Amino acid sequence: YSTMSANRGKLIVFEGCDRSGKSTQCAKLIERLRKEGHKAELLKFPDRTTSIGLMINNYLANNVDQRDEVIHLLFSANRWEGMQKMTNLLLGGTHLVVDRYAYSGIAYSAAKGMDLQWCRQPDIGLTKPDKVIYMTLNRDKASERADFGGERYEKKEFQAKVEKIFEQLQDPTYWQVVNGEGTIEDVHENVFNVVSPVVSSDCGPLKKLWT
Ligand code: NYM
Ligand code: MG
Repeated sequence: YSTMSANRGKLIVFEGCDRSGKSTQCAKLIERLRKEGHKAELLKFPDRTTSIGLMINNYLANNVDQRDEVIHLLFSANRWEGMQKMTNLLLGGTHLVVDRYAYSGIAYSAAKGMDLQWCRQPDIGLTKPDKVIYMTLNRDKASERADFGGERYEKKEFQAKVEKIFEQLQDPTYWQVVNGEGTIEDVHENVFNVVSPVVSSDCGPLKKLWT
């Protein structure tokens, strides 16, 4: 088991408010890791391709309503249904770059006024990231970016609440804040400087969230 974990892939998660540049930076990072000879895969939550993901998509598109508890649990279930694939890839030596994870689950639900500890429960036991890149961007700039406002939650006042919860969730032992302002290339260099030592170090066996 120890030899397996020594060569395992690393779990790198990007978090942040809507339009903070996560998806762009995830794509740049994947490209860079592959260029440097690593096996790397991009994953995204919510994964809208599953049947649970389709329910989430309909909720985000305002086609349907759900009780806050229900949509919260669907977002979590959508992560759990991806866990076997993620574990297999990591243990097979593939690095995973993940666009949003359990922290978004908590931040967006708690921003509605739901109890934070309640929100944390369903994600207990998910694989713990080796590094969380928390991308920040001035809210005025974020809301000016293309497509902002198209989905549920994409309101400036709501994003401010989400940001507050993300700040509470930050854990300096494995989180790194990256400022999303600047050119895509400049931000990418900052991201890569954080990720590079993580992919080349032995992070030990996979750990579980919040245990
Ligand atoms: N979101 C995302 C949640 O509310 N809970 C979650 O668990 C996750 C993973 O979905 N506004 C919200 C945040 C976004 C929205 O994500 C869709 P994206 O990355 O914009 O496709
Ligand atoms: Mg979005």
